[in-house]
Amino acid sequence: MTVNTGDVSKKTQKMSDLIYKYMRPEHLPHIWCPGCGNGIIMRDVAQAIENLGLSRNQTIIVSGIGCSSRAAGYMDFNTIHTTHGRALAFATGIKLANPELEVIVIAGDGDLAAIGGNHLIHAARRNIGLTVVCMNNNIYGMTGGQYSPTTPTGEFGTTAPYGNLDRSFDIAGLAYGAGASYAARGSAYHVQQTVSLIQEGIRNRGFSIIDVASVCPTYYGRKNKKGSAVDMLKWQRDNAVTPEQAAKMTPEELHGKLVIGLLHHTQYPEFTYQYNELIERLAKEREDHE
Ligand SMILES: Cc1ncc(C[n+]2csc(CCOP(=O)(O)OP(=O)(O)O)c2C)c(N)n1
Ligand code: SF4
Repeated sequence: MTVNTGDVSKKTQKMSDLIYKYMRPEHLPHIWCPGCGNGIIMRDVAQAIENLGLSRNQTIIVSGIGCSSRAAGYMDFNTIHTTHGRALAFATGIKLANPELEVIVIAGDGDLAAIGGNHLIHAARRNIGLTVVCMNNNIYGMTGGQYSPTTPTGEFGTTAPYGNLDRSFDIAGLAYGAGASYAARGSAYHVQQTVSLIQEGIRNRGFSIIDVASVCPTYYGRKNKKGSAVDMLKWQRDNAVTPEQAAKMTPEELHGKLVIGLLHHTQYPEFTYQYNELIERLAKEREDHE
């Protein structure tokens, strides 16, 4: 890997600092296509960790299988690259055994909301202290462009050659409805905002979901004539609305818009805390009984 450490702007220098500090150079170059949004979002996660001053030993990155899930291989933390759809099951076990760890799950929309959908709603329902960053590219990237639970109705995929009939999931809304205490949406274009949304998600003590609109020019973009990766990023820039703006819009006006920002934040008891309290209570009851 070559990183320009010479005459570079402060911003680029900062990025190279992040690469040296948080990436595994021996696993680079990455496999992502030119223009893929996943690299930007992986960097956002690293920046959020840097801003919070988390130690690498205290942070664990968990992923399933998919283009997005490759991030766990590139990031130099305690990492586990698990099976498709099961990242949250592994992450739940890790968090229960080690509640002091910051457990961050990186997942694709298929991984998280199709095969892993049941794990998503139950992890959210427990409000277990995990932070989930969904690299949401509206399609199955790794396996060749099959439609996913977030492919918009009427759009195309390898398995929807005449247009997808299903309505798409709002992943952040789904997790919040199931019981998550923090739900936000960012985009590959809106870097600084997405970094701070991820940061706040990590700081939240319960289950946090940050649904980040990614860019897959290779499959979603090509099959839906969205133009180049730059065109897709510009679409995010030009169609983003805040939750406050969205609240004043009709469903017709909202159609095709990207609502980004903090969507919900509520305080509920966190699962591992409650679980440990239960263990302590039972131990005390046993002691009193003996
Ligand atoms: C149990 C199982 N079923 C199916 C697959 C094949 N598979 C690998 S990745 C993937 C979907 C990838 O889409 P997504 O999760 O949205 O991630 P992306 O590649 O778009 O980042 C599928 C179906 C698998 N690896 N394991
Ligand atoms: S197929 Fe799509 S999601 Fe996968 S690396 Fe290429 S651009 Fe990214």
